[in-house]
Amino acid sequence: MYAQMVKSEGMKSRDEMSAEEQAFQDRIDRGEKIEPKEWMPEGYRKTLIRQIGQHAHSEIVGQLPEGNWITRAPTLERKAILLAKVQDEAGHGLYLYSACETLGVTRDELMELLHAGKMKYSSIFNYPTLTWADMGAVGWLVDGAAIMNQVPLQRTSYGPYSRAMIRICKEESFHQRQGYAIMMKMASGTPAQKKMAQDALNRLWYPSLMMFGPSDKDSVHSAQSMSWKIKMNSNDELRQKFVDQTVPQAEYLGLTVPDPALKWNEDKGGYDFSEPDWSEFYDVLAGNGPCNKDRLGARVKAWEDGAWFRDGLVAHARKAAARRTPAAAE
Ligand code: BYC
Repeated sequence: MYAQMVKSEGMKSRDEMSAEEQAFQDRIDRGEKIEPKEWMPEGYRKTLIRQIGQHAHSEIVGQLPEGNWITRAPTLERKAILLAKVQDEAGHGLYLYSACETLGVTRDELMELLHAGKMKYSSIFNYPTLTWADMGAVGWLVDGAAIMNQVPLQRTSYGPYSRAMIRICKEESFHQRQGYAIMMKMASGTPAQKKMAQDALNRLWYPSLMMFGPSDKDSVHSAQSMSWKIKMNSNDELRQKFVDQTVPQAEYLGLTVPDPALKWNEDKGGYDFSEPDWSEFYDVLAGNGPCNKDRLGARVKAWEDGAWFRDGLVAHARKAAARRTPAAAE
């Protein structure tokens, strides 16, 4: 049903694996969790750092498009809900940075890589949020796509990652519902509000489909990541599930998915739909999306503005250690 997956670079067949690597793969295949101090292939460790780090950065950068609307939320209630959601994202970032640190990388190193543009965050956050309806569409579509991706990751093979995902997914469900609730209000409001809701769906539909990554035939990491159960499903499988779940939700809202080729396919039991423009996707990844420079600039500024606070924490920790054991201060 899905396009053939490409073989990941450096991926070994069973015969090419050392005895240690074979035993490790057997543990994964039995569904055992791998814990931080246990032996793991270097590629497994690096892949996890890349994926968990990218995910952590996505949560933190993902606060920016929504933070943009906190001061302009239409009611006190909406403002309180949006604030809670954005704070949850900070929390998700922190669990994920902690999970990543168990793999031998420090949070400072991860930040440096993000700020230098050497580590990615989700492409979706390089698009602007132009109207209040975008807060609805982000919750509905972006958190909806995140849940589709992350629910299976609760069963991922690395213990700290899978445990972080359990809590994150509970909170993501609230995020998705609050977005859909905004869309319901807008879509059943005045003609101008409904138009705003449709416009948000038009702009965010394809960027949301891109969140699942390139199609399977171009996904360089999927085969290896799936054999290590770092990823549980292929990009195309999850994208299809997302479309199948979201189209009836759009119909319920009375909105139109901006894809003339969208059509229910009885044989496959899912929708046929148009692929996103992959050249746009790669362009955004290369740093040329509408908001890449703003997003990264805002994170670098926040990091630099917070230097006095981090310095204060380190100075306090040194003093506290010196009070406990004077030798530690030297
Ligand atoms: N954006 O071989 P592939 C959220 C990169 S949002 C940017 O398929 P992989 C939130 C990929 O990194 C969700 N880059 O890769 C929601 C690779 O480049 P590198 C964040 C992307 O890793 C609301 C290259 O393209 N969730 O949480 O097997 C508010 C080839 O791709 C994207 C996660 O990160 C993209 N969309 O699969 C706030 C979930 N897609 O690294 C926050 C965990 C692909 O070789 N991550 N690339 O330079 C994953 O599940 C996987 O990493 C992906 C990509 C499905 C994203």
